[in-house]
Amino acid sequence: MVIGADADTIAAIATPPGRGGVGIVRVSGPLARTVAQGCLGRVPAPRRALLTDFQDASGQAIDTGLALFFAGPHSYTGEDVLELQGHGGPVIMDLILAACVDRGCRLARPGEFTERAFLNDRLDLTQAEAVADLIDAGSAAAARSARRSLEGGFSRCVDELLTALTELRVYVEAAMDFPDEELELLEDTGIGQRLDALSSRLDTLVESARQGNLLREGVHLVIAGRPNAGKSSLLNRLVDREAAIVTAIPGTTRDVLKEQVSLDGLPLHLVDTAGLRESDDPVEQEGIRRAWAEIEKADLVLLVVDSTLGEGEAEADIRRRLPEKLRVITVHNKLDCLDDVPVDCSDSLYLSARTGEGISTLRELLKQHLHYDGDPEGLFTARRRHLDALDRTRQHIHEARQHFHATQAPELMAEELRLAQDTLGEITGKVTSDDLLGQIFSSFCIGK
Ligand SMILES: Nc1nc2c(ncn2[C@@H]2O[C@H](COP(=O)(O)OP(=O)(O)OP(=O)(O)O)[C@@H](O)[C@H]2O)c(=O)[nH]1
Ligand SMILES: [Mg+2]
Repeated sequence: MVIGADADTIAAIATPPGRGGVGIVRVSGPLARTVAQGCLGRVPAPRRALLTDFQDASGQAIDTGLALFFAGPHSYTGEDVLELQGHGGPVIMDLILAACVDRGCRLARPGEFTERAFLNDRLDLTQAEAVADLIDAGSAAAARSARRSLEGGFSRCVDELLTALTELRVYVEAAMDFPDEELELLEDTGIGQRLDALSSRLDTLVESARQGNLLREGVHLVIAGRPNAGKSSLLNRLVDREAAIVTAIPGTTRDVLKEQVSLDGLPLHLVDTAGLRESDDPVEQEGIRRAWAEIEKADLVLLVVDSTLGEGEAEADIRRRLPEKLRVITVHNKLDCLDDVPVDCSDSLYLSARTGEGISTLRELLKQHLHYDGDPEGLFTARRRHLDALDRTRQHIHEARQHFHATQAPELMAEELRLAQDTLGEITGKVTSDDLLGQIFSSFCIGK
């Protein structure tokens, strides 16, 4: 679908609200030239910066800045685009935006520039999503992986699989024209092996998308345990600064404290919580309630135990209340107070938040539990929506294999292959619903 000459012209402040050296107002649509003529007195030569006054509707100068004009289709959105770079103050920006609106633009919705780029085939859906992911990236590795998707890395893998699927369907549907010998024909073309190969390529893509999704979303890691076990000390050690108050008084932490660190590029959202125990103090009770609320949302919990006291009834109580499928690593803290060095295992380890001994082992254990191989190179950003579509595609391919090997029903196999193709097509936007587009672009920032 191409947005025509009768489309609205949209305008928005593309830089964040507040004060800054430079602020940018962006305009896209058929009136971009008219806006340029009105605001600047002329249309700048395409792709050449022009230093000029910006004028409001009454002809009064509002600011002096740089104007850039991109003639469609050679622009971000595929339409005529005008960018006005003024001084980055909120009042100036509002005045420049108003000058554009007065000349016929309407205010852009969040993500509308990128939505137009998608509708004008400048980007596919995965690339459009990567734009938002690049802006929201929580680590350098996440940013690099978003860039890889934006350059089309993810889309290329998906498109290659789509081509392979199309080829398979051609064979199967051609064979169905010869009902008496269709199975032999399919055997002869090695369809079984082709299906197997497709399925293993899909597995590889799923694994890489899962890693990319981890990089994008990060992991919610809640530090929990009884009072005084050393939870806040562990948080401080992991973030390498005194973020949380540590004292020898049990019940020091009352509130939830959140910090973010990177584990070899993987964003860890760390949450320090109040020590879990029975308490009559209403402030502490509220802290404990909040601690449990965080535990409910966690991807993984570090259950901190004071190893000088050992695991006891307090920890047993906590374990009983933990959500059933929640992954837990038991951290026996205060290793520096023990005479012997006990042996770690796959889901528990000994360390000292005070001296730092054992922290690198904890980092390695975390990577193992999160199935993160710690090498973000070559990954591309992926969203849950993509993982879900890949999973459903995998399911359809699995069914197709069943129909070939077990049920020997080529027509059902063809149908599953068609469904697999449609499902995979959802990722890059070859098959999309308006609802899905609305959902994706509404989460963008305004001006992008
Ligand atoms: N020897 C030793 N002491 C530690 C270690 N970690 C923490 N502590 C001490 O244990 C006490 C409690 O530490 P915190 O980090 O405040 O413990 P917490 O689990 O956050 O406690 P609450 O906030 O009260 O739930 C402090 O006196 C710390 O100095 C450790 O590895 N070794
Ligand atoms: Mg604490």
